[in-house]
Amino acid sequence: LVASLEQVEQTYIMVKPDGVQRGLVGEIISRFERKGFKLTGLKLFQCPKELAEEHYKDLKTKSFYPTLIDYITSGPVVCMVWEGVGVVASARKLIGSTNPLQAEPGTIRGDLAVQTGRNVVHGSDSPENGKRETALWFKEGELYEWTPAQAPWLM
Ligand code: RTP
Repeated sequence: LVASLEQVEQTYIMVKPDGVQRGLVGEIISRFERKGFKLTGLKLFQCPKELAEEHYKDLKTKSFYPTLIDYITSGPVVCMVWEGVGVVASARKLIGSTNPLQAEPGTIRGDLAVQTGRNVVHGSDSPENGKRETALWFKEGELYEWTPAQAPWLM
């Protein structure tokens, strides 16, 4: 069964500075790869303050906002775009609850994190935000379309 193009979503996934510093980049990428999603963008990147503020603009009024901006800009992040049917919601499931203590074992945060303020990874929360965040973090020439050698039934 081949998915129609309209069903294919994209999501913006980011290994946060703590994930990079703890050597969890490969582990996190593996989980999305093994699930069967397609990587269409990938880079190591030092996020400027302005971009962090734009990315998290909906949280501007929250008390933890300044700490969050400091955290995200505290070291390089790994920016990724993953594509596939249902990838937005599926990635959120793979990632687990925002508070790692509430995240189920088997999820990235459930297995690898303890604190909300150091929860190792970000994932877009809707297909619209998947598009918005992809456009925010990647330039057009940095994204690639390619055909997987195996499992074409997943695409
Ligand atoms: P993300 O955007 O990183 O995937 O996280 P999320 O949707 O699960 O959570 P959201 O409510 O959008 O919060 C974004 C990030 O802000 C930090 N946070 N800190 N100290 C706190 O109470 C608190 N609450 C949220 C987390 O790093 C969270 O992922």
